[in-house]
Amino acid sequence: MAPTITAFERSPDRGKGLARDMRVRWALEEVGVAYDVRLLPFEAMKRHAHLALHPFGQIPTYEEDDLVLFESGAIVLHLAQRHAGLLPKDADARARAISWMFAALNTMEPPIIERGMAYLFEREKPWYAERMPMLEQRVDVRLAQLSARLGDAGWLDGTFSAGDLMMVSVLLRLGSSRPLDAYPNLAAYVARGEARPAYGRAFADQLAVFTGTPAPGQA
Ligand SMILES: N[C@@H](CCC(=O)N[C@@H](CS)C(=O)NCC(=O)O)C(=O)O
Repeated sequence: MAPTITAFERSPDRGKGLARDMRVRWALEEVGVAYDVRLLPFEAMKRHAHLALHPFGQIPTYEEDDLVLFESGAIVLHLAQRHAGLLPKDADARARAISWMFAALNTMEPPIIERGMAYLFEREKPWYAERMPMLEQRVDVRLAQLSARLGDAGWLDGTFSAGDLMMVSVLLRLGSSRPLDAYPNLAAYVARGEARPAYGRAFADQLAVFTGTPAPGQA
């Protein structure tokens, strides 16, 4: 049976690909595994049936036969380990690609999310004007370091891997506020990720939930 993932029935971003089911969809497309999607209203995410799958009442989840996973990183890693295409065969290169996955989720994503959350929820607060430059600065430090490491390379460590998939997914959460403009190599890196056919298919599928337009190739 095809695996099933969960996604928002109504995503706050209205299908701009920022919800975390997108990275799982992208991984599934990269490894060529067909999948089903169960769309959840927000209230259902907090009810018992979904909490049994995801202790924190969030999306995405992943169900494959008797296996249930939560956390987008764990799901992408599972797919990358079970299928060819997202991790190098060489053991050391594989370990490095996994390091980049953790770097994306553990080092890059937290300041990016904190900045995004402040923008969304604290704009009217008296502390916002003072706090925001500090949050911007924390993001910028990480972008500068990542940019220096990437240099002129196409991907973070040789060929495209789950580490790049996760890093591009996280950088995309910077949205249209474009702190990436200061780092043309990172902007080009993100664009390279978005240009991958698997990314395009995943993006079209998640967008179709909101536009009602079937993704190309689907009835
Ligand atoms: N660390 C988790 C984060 C999951 C997460 O924050 N999901 C969001 C959607 S992108 C969500 O379900 N938000 C609703 C909520 O937390 O109530 C992962 O990577 O899967």
